Amino acid sequence: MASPLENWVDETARLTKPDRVVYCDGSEAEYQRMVGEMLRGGDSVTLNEKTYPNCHLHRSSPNDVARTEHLTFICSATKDAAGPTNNWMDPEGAKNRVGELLDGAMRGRTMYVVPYILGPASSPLSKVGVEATDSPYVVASMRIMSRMGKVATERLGSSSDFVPGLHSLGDLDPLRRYIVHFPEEKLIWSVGSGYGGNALLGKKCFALRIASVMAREQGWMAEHMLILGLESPGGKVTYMGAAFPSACGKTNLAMMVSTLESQGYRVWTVGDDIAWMKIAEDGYLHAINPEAGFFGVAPGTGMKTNPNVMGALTKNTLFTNTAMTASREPWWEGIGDPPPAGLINWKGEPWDSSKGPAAHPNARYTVPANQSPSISPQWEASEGVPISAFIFGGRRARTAPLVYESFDWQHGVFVGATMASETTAAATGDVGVTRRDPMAMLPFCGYNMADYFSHWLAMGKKIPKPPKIFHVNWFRRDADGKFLWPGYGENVRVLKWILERVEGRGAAQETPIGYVPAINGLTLDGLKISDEALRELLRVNPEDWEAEMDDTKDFFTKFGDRLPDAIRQEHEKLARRFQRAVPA
Ligand code: GTP
Ligand code: SPV
Ligand code: MN
Repeated sequence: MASPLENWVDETARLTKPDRVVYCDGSEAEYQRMVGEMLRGGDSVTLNEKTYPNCHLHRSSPNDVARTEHLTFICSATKDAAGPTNNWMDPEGAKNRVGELLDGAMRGRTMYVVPYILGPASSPLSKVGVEATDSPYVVASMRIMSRMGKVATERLGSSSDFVPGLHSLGDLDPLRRYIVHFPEEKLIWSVGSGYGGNALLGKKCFALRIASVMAREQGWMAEHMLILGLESPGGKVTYMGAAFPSACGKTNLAMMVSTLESQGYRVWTVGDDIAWMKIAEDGYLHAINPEAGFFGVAPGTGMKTNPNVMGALTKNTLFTNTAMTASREPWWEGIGDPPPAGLINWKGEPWDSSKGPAAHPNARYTVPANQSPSISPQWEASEGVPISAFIFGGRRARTAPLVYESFDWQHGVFVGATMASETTAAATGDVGVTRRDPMAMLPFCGYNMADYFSHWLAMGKKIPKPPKIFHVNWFRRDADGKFLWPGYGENVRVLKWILERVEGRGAAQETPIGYVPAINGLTLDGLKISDEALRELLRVNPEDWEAEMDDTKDFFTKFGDRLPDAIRQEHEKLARRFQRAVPA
């Protein structure tokens, strides 16, 4: 008798009509076959085999270089279930419209069946997905990003407990591109894109949009969070999860080289993008990283900003839309060297400065997690790691101070719910526009965001030892538009203060928005920063916050009666605290 997997594959093949179907085993030989297909396809090249062994550069179609949020849909039974912040299509309509595009889409192509595990192979928190795709680049990427092939097939057996995802490149025309999710059915369909979160269906589509729905049903959390361990003198490691929107510094924080290493503070990486968390017997929320690799932003990454990442990228790495030097090494803006002569840009053309950036601003590397020198010995712990702090953050040129601590869980949920950030190149559309992005989940929550706030509030009541909740902003600017804070490895100074607050120490001053470090609260030795800059970094300006409160009010209005009372109450409390704080 055919297994549920075989049945789904048959049904999928009847729709997409590939010439052949190949079940992937996840072996190295298979990876090399995929690379061979990519090279034959003409969009990929092999990089310098001496300095970058087993590394390749893939160039995606120029109209397909980032997630496309306007083409991403939550197809729940009702529009209300998707909520006002998601695009919605009714499930039947979506099946018809996208089904038409998938019908025969794989003619002349191979359909690869990619079984994968999200999470450590041995963990009870892990889940199985299966992606059917006609893109060898997607197969190769999935092998780096997940536990793929035989290990997943074995875990699945004849069970029907997997999330199916159907992906076809289609004709790569954005007019015929859809990424659709069926949360009731736990099914994903994607057509017309071969890029990142649009096409690697284990990442945003399953591990966040579908998993957030499962998490609410089953009483756990699926979040757009990095997971790191901060080691303090004596060797104790305290784990933290941090949610920043796309291209706002998660990978860099998770993989930082601490500038306080000589004082005994070191950062260990558990995950760089997504956390699945469940209450454990010790009373803590425990987190696993569902992924096995990093799909990280290349521009801005260099030996100065992040030597750990640079160290990880020298072998077995798939680069996407970076530039390439004459000696076939990857190159991007911010790598540390000026653009060398003979540079080839991300489109594969000879580059000169009139052509804009040589690497696409959303150029990425795909690298196995265990290649990072900072990888935590606990990163595959099947029970996950206990989380002591949550950190929300975004890109805010003004308003948000460098760091502040919420008063309690409910206030912390409000802080997360009122997050905002300037948009980045990780998604198509304008860059630098401030938008509300609750918990960095705006593009990734698979259901009504108001219900998601309720889920957070409910979880807080259930976790015996809840994480303390903080907010950070590495991106505050001075009057000349320069960043006030050096960022990257210096961010450990903020992590150290967070750790001290978790441990009931750390000098703080109370403001209407929460506790900020006292002026001598941060460890600043060895850092050149003026008193003026520090004051500006920690300043809570009532005028900015009045505007902020108006904007969040408008945002919350969208949710109508569905918005939890607790959020409304926190909003009122904040307003009251400001009236007291505003000088007469
Ligand atoms: P996604 O993979 O899209 O989810 O992004 P991410 O949140 O992991 O962001 P990442 O760490 O890749 O950083 C995105 C961009 O921000 C890169 O260009 C970084 O160089 C830059 N960046 C990261 N951390 C800092 C920081 O502390 N300060 C400044 N100024 N820039 C930073
Ligand atoms: C993000 O945009 O948050 C990413 C990259 O991590 S992608 O996989 O394209 O979603
Ligand atoms: Mn991300």
